[in-house]
Amino acid sequence: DPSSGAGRREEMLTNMCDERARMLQDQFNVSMNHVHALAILVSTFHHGKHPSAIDQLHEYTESTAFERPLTSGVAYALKVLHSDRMHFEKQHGWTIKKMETENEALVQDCIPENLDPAPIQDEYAPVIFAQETVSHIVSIDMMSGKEDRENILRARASGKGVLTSPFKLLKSNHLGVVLTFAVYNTNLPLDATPKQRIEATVGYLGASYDVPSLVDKLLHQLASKQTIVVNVYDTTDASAPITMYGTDVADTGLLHISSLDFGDPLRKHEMHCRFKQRP
Ligand code: WA2
Repeated sequence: DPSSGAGRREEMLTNMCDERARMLQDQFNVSMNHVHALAILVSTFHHGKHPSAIDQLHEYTESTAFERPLTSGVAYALKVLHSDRMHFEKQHGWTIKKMETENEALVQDCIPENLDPAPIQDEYAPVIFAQETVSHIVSIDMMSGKEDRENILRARASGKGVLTSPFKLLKSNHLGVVLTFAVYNTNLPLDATPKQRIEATVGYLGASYDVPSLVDKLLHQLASKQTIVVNVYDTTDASAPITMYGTDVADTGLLHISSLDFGDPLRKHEMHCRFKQRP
């Protein structure tokens, strides 16, 4: 009965949860559209034709960072075939680094001297440009990290923005996700085949999201932080949800689940809200 005390309480929880879920989804969608626009920009001023485009990208991404409120930073990785590796490394004055080493701690610190050169592969995705906030990933082969690699393969074959599952980002103690768009050397028709897309790929524009600190920032903008507890989950595998935000909370009875759409149909997300106290 919505007019009873319990009914009003339930309605209040529903409204607060849906409002927060919608805000998070909208802000995510805005920054995703903006990263997509950056990928189109890089395709348009393709560095093959305009070598200065990458320098200008640096300036442009820094001055438009406010347009991507939930991102930690954006970066651009190039598609480099093994046959071009030596030329690429000579040209840039550094070797392509591997993301994983024997020593996890050193990888997390992400000091380039501690990283091993990438072992021989058919192809690589070294980061050639990154915003200041994620500059530690420059020179690292993004195809040498499981989540980043899966994203790159899926992004370039589909032409869509794709998201990783939550994983521990480099140099961060939090779980985050990476969004990737492929950059193509030509204007592909909407019905281009995966094979055509892979062949036309020149690079990968990605944005990383440090989910806990970004959701915190968002929730702080709203009152009633003292009233409800919010959790965000990746529920892609319904039998094994991954916590992206929040800690396990005591069962205070009422629970409301709001759906979240982050724009990648392969990933499912939910926001769970509870009152902090029983009535
Ligand atoms: N960006 C920031 N921190 C990370 C990370 C990443 N990937 N991977 C692990 N920690 C350049 O999809 C291409 C960004 C990957 C893009």
